[in-house]
Amino acid sequence: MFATHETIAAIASPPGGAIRGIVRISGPDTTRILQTLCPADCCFPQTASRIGTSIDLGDPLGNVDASVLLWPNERCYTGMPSAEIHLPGAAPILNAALERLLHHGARMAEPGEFTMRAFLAGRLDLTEAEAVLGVIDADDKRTLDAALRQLSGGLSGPLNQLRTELLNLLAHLEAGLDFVEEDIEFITQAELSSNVQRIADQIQAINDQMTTRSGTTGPPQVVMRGDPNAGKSSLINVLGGEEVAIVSELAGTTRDCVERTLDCDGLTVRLIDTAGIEEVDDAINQQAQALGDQAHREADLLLVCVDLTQPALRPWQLELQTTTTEQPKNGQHILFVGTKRDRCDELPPWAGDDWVLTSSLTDQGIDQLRTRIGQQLQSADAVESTTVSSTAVRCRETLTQATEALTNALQVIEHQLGEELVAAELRFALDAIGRVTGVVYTDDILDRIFSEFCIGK
Ligand SMILES: Nc1nc2c(ncn2[C@@H]2O[C@H](COP(=O)(O)OP(=O)(O)OP(=O)(O)O)[C@@H](O)[C@H]2O)c(=O)[nH]1
Ligand SMILES: [Mg+2]
Repeated sequence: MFATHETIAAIASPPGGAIRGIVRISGPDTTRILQTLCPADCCFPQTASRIGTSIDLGDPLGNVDASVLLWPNERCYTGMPSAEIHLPGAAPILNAALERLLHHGARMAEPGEFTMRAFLAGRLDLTEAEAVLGVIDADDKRTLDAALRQLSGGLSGPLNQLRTELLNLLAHLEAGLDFVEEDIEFITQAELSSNVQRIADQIQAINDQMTTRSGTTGPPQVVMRGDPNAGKSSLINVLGGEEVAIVSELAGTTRDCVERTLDCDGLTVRLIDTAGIEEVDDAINQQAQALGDQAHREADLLLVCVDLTQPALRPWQLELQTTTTEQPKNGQHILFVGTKRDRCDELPPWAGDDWVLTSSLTDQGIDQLRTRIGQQLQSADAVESTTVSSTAVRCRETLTQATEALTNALQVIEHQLGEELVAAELRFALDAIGRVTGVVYTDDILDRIFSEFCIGK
């Protein structure tokens, strides 16, 4: 995969019969291999050009008209000679063209290998390479916007800036270490700690922004939790306007997670109904509890469903109620939903002002619930959409390490434990930031990132 002296080729257009298709080739032998497919009098200029020609696809297809975009030198995306052969989009034609390229010396490209070559040639950094994948995979406008922002340096710009500032600080520190005998101070302790603190804060802010919905893709998950018989299944049915879950007066009706997609003020969510939370001792019900717990952990928004006629809140509900704030914990939002409003004349004292009060019987509060779900997740989305989710998953840990190293550096400064130690922590932070953008990388990191791509990209 890292052998850039080889010439690679692949079909670059998506499968499935478009009018035009593209076969891509890149590597030192690009021009020579193309020449073997084109008529002898076809001229290949020394600068980037579009060539109208025909390509010999062998038996039984013969010569087919093609338009070749040629970058004959390294001034190209992959940093080496490359070409795109634009042909009629029929699969047999594209396959035959690829076969001819392979026959004349190219090798089949690995997934993401063209983009990886662009990275190795310094055309893209790692966050931008991941953004390319984000653009390809985007399934709605929100994720496309995030990917495009990241592709134009939205993440690497600020990180590179912080890296430069850290490098400057380190240079001052190291200069001071060289002149320690002469007692020359290149940067005061106060300047050093205020700068380190500022950089640590900024990295933390970038990391906070990247905190995504547990790295999942697809619509946000809204998970209903509550006691048996709280009215969860009734709610999923009225919210979706369709009977998807069994409702009965027997506690413990729902065992499997039942889900449906729901439009909440323009935002598509996956609404998931779970088994009521209770102590159980038989295997099937234990499985039901485990499924519910798993959905609970993976939820972007928890709907805590509480029967308004019950005497008091359960301990777990009380605990969640005290932790409910505008800022989601671990990216998970919580919304309390009072159920069976039609059955209680007076609201219980433990129902909070911010609860949504509903009745599945009279439809009271159902529209409001849909709106509140949308609102809570829209604010979460605004944060998430600043980064491609695969980048966030890869980088969160690394940026946390950078912040920790800077926090250590601050303590070392405060306790005057020596500038060598401060320098070591700064170097560690620099290395971590470098791994995010790809200034520092390992084959393993590259393998993991680029294997997510499809062949031809
Ligand atoms: N009056 C009234 N009854 C309701 C309402 N919601 C649910 N019920 C009744 O409460 C009982 C339990 O409803 P379910 O929706 O099955 O409750 P659940 O939370 O899914 O229960 P489990 O699946 O057992 O955990 C049923 O008899 C429902 O008809 C409501 O808003 N008003
Ligand atoms: Mg149920």
